[in-house]
Amino acid sequence: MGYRVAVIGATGNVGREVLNILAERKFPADEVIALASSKSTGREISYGDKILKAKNLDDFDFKGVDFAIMSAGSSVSKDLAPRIGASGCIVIDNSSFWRYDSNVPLIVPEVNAHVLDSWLANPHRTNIIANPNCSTAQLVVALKPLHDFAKIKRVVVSTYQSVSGAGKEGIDELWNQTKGIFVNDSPGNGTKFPKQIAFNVIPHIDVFMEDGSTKEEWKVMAETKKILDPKIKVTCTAVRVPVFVGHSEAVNIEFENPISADEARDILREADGISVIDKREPGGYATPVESVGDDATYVSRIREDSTIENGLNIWVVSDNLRKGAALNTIQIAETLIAKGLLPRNAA
Ligand code: 11C
Repeated sequence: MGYRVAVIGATGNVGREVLNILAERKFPADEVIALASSKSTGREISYGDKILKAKNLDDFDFKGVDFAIMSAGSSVSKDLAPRIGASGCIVIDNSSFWRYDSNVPLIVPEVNAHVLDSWLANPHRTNIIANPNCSTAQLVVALKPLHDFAKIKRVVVSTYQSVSGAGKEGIDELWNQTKGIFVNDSPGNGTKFPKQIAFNVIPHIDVFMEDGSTKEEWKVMAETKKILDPKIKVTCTAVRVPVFVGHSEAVNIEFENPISADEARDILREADGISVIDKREPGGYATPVESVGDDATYVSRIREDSTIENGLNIWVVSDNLRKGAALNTIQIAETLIAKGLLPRNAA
């Protein structure tokens, strides 16, 4: 007897990727239901070699559904996740709404799957699990094995984030501006990004906070602490770059204990979810283009930082729609199954 899985926001970039990955990984589902807003009801979406028709989320009854994978934005998650959770269905939510709630686990399975043991054992759980921001997910996957070895004190991260992080509108804006410059010598008007994104970079993602940082930068800090270790100091500069898919990060790490670049490379080579590409020669490193469609978090340019005691620099690249979003949600469901969660209809 398999699981019943509802994919909420199934017609969006992340929802489609969720359906692709469920099929690709042969997730043990008896039924996969695509759900969308009334505006997108009836639209066809692929799930492996099948075509699903999006059903209306407003009318859907979650009775008997095991997992609801939600990628429909914070306002939908705020209202709907508690209701779906109360029906007994486990909600794995991609929005930022529940991430910082102390009753909601924020999970990257390679890093903190153990948190789910006590969560599963808690009869009063809300049934909501949060998925982190894409730039946090790939960062913590790379940091975890290094933290286990030499204890991280401080992390300075600069991100180079692709436009797909801003959804389909972000992709369209980069495409239209690039075409506009070639065809008409003008990027035209953009609405998604605050400045021209084609042939440019923008040091601003999400809203500004009171201290001058942006919400994206705050998320990387707050989520890394919640997932990995609250004692680690994190500072971030988040930058949008004219890349369609794949986020990159230049990461400077200060450790309590010594760790050499060779040790770090060996540790990362053995770590879950990581692929090390680190030849010190032209092209001997990962770039976002190669990460597209891959599950791995790539780590490259591993080197010692001689300006501090026990310092390393690394370059981290991953497909933001996969590890940063869709893949991680499915890995959370797979982790729950591996920990013994049975289908509701198995009882
Ligand atoms: C971006 N990281 O690239 C953002 C998108 O909190 O899940 C993901 C926002 C989030 O724009």
